[in-house]
Amino acid sequence: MIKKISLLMLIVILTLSLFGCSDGGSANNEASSGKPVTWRITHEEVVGSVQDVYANKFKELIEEKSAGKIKVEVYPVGQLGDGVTQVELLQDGGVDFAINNPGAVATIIPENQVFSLQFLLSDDMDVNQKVMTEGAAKDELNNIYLKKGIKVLDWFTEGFQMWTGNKSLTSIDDFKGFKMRTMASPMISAGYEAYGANPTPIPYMEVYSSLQLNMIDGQVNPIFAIEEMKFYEVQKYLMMSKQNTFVGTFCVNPDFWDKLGDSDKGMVESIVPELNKYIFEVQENLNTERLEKIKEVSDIQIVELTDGERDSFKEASIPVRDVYVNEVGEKGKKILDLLIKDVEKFENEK
Ligand code: 6CS
Repeated sequence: MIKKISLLMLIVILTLSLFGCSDGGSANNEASSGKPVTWRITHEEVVGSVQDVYANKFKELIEEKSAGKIKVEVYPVGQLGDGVTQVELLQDGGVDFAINNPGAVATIIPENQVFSLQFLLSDDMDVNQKVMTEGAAKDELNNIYLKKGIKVLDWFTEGFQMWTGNKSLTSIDDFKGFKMRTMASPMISAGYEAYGANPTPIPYMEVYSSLQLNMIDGQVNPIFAIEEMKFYEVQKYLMMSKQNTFVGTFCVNPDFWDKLGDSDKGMVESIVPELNKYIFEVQENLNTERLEKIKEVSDIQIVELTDGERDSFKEASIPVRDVYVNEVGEKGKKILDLLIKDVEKFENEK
C-alpha cells in the first residue's frame, strides 16, 4: 500500500515537473507539432554503466535526428527508485521509456525468468547476441510483455555474469550454506538453492554495505558492475564462472507509443538496431577494460573455473529448468524450448 502511494506520488511529481519545463513539453505530443517535447527514460544502473551509456546514446540520437524537437531526460537508478519501481513507473506512464532486466520484471512477467536459468545460453557471446536479436524466444516473450503493459523495443546483453565471494567457489560443496545475494527473482533463488546455497535478495544499492558488514557472503553480476559498484573492495575472490548472461531490455509504455506519430515511431525503430550494435561493443569493452582495472587496483583473487568444474555446476543446474516449467506452466515450457532451439541453431551456424 505504502509502495503504491509512493509510486503515485512519483508519477504526480514527474508529470508536474514535465509540465513545469520551460519548453512546456508534453510527453505524448508529436515532435512535428512544432513545440519541443520531452521524453523520459529511466534505467536501473549508475552513471557510466552499460544501461546508462545506452540511455544516453538514445538521447543523443533522438535529439540529433529530431533536430532538437525532442528532448530526452535520463533518470538513472536511485532517482526514481529501484528496478522494480521503475518497471511499475513505466507501466503506469510515469516514464515513457525504461531499460530494465528480467530480474526486476520477474514478479510481473514470470516467463522471462528463463533468462535467469544458469548454463542455458551459450558460452559464446556472439551466439547470445543472435539469440537476443534474431531468436524466436524473445518474440514470444515480447507478446507476453505487451499484455502486461510493456512494449519491448530491444533485447541486449550486458555481459557474462560472474560470482564474487569471501571464499573461492569452484564446487557445489563450496556453495553449501553460502549466502549469495541475488536479485529478487524466484528462479535466480532456485538456481542457487540447487547448489545448496542460501540465496538472499537485497536491493542493488545495498549490496556493497551488506558485503562489507558480512551480512552476505557473495554476489553475482557482470564485471563492469563489479567494478563500478566497487564490490571487489569487499570480496576476496572473483570467479570467471560465466554461468549466465545479464540481459537488458529497452522498453516503452504502449499507450505513449500508440500516441506517437508515424515519423517519431519510425525514428525510434530506425535507431534501435544501431543502439543494439553499439551497446554490444560497449559492454564488451567495458567488461574487458574493467577486469584489468580491478586487477590493477585490488588484490582480489581471479579464479578460472576448469571445464570439469563448470560441468558439475551445469549438471546441478539442469533440474532448475523443471522448476521453471512447473512454476510458469505451458507458456514457460514453450519459451524454454524455443530458447534451447535458438541457442542450438545459432551455435550450429557458427
Ligand atoms: O544486480 C542487480 O540488481 C543489478 N545489476 C546490474 C548489472 N544492473 C541492474 C541490476 O539491478
